[in-house]
Amino acid sequence: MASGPRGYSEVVAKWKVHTYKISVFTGDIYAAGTDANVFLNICGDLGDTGERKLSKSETNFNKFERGQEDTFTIQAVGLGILYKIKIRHGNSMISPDWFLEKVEILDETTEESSVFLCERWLSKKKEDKKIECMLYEQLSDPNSGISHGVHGSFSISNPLLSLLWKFVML
Ligand SMILES: [Ca+2]
Repeated sequence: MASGPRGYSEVVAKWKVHTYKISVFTGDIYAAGTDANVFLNICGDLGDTGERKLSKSETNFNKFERGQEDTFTIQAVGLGILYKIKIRHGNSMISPDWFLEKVEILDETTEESSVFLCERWLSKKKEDKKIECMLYEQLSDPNSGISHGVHGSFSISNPLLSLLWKFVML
C-alpha cells in the first residue's frame, strides 16, 4: 500500500492495547471494608477507560476489606500520562461505607506507575456524604527530574494545598 495514509504507524501505536494493573488499598480502620460494587474510570492525556466495574480481585476472594490490597487487571488503548481517576461504589449490600486509602496503577506496557491518594470515606453517612470522588495524580513522575521533584515536595509541605489537592471532588 504505497499510497497508505501518512502517520499510520503513530495511529497504530496510540491505539495499541495497554495492560493496566490496578491496586486498590482499603484503609486499616474500623469498618473500612465494603461489599458494594466499585467502579473506576482512569483518565490520561490521550483518553480514558470509561467506567469499569472492578469485579474480580486477583488477591482476595472477599475484596475491599479492611487493610487489604486488591489487584485488578484491565486492558485499554494507551491512555498516555494518567492524571486523574474517578472512583465510586454502588452503595449496595449491608454496610457499603468504604474507606479508600489509595489506588496505584501500573501501565505494564510503559512500566510507569501512578498513585492516587484518597484517604477518605466514600459513604452516604460520613464526611461529605459522597460515594464517588475524583482523585488526581499526586506523586511526581520518577522519570522527569528536578522540576517535578520540587513541585512534589511543595504540594506536600503546604498543608492547605495538599488538602485542596486531596479533596478535589466531583
Ligand atoms: Ca468486601
